[in-house]
Amino acid sequence: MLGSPAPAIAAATFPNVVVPAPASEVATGTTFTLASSATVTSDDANVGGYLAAILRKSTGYALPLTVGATTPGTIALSLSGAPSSVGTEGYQLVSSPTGVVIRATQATGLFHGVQTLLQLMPASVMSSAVKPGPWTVPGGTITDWPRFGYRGAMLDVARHFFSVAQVEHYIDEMALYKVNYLHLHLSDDQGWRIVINSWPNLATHGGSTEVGGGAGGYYTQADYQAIIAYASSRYITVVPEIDMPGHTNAALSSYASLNCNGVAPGLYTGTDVGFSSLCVSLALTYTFIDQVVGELAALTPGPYIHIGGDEASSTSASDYQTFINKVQPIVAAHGKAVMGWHNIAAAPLASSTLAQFWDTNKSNSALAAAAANGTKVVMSPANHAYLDMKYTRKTKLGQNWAGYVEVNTAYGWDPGNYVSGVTGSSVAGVEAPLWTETIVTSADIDQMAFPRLPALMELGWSQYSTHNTTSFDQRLGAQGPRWAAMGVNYYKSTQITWPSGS
Ligand code: TNX
Repeated sequence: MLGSPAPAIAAATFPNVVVPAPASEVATGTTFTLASSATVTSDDANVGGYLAAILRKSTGYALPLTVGATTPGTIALSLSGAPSSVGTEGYQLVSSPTGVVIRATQATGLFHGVQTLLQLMPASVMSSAVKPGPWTVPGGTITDWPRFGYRGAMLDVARHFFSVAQVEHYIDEMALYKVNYLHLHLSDDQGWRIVINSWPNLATHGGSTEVGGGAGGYYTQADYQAIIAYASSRYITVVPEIDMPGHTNAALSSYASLNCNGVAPGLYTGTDVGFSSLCVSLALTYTFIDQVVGELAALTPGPYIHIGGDEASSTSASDYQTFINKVQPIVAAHGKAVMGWHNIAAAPLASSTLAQFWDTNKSNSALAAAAANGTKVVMSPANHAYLDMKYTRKTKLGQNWAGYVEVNTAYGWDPGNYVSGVTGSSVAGVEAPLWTETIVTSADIDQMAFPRLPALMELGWSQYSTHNTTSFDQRLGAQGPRWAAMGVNYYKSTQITWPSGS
């Protein structure tokens, strides 16, 4: 009819539920419903098996999996046909009334696409018991890739020891939010947590206690390899840390010969920092480091060995520089790149060295100079990214030396534009460290990591153009029923409106 306006057609939108926010979403308004007769095909056995196992548990459907099939199943994971924009870690997910296709260039991209698919399905899909459907997926196309290549979570297994099963449980949780590095803080004043065959007392003596005086523990080399293999099945690379020259009381207590005065200190189960130092002038110190790093490097497929370097307050500034200068080539000789807390920028850094910023102060001239010289930096500012900070004055677990970190504080900063002089391409990504002075159980880990870890991984994965607190808070709320279905002991921040079932 001439003169009358065309009827408004509401543009279809995807439900606002995916964390981290995808780069691009185009909704069609259709719905796919998984039927009991559905099939799964995958070009990668591991990702196909992962998805089918989760879906079978909650749907109760048979969901036969075929690997390398030529005819796509109802859900098809394909390593061909992805647009080049998705790169190595991204994916494209197309949901139509007849099925879902995820395309990627590598298995890691398929895995990330699977996480998105699961988040588009009802929360009860994450249950380990059979639940009623319908098992729906909204229709449309999501094309997605990460902003940063380093999206890490750190677990301090030194202050309190966590078993292989506990670490694997946390790996499963972090994988849901597209984490791709697990940094294991394997040694500190209170404990040494991995067997080094050439220095056996490190584990047997240095690993025999923890904060508070409990029994501690350590990983055998086979345990450590099991963690690496498990992480790898979730496309997560392990970065082992041996903290030095400070944070070394457990090692110094295990071998008198490592001490400048030849006297081994007792084991330490308190929470002070900054009182221990390897003996920088001793030749044996570097033999020790060479052998420890050598064994660790041989066990570690990932590119980095983290040498700590933080809070070396009992090491003089000149000794500290000497030390970092001597240790970088030792790590390189074992075929690995150095990662270290940003304090290592006090010494000249090798071009492959990755610095990890943890301060609460946004200006750091040594780090800015290193960045100008090519050093890449992982961002973990303690007042935004430390999962061991209390949420509020009233929450129980954690510390508050860097302040209180509520959900919107964890989310409210831009890692690519945070430390002056360390921006843009100098930023390798984001890491969420969880120090465990006050953290004892897996339920404690859950309480501190959720919901802040997903907030930080959204900063690591999502394009900054998607940054929007209102949208984020809504999407984060949508995770609540999922965590409830999984039994995750998350913190119910009052900043978030948690939907029913949370
Ligand atoms: C500082 S941050 C530390 C750790 C503590 C943590 C507690 C950093 C690199 N070192 O030794 O566990 O604070 O929040």
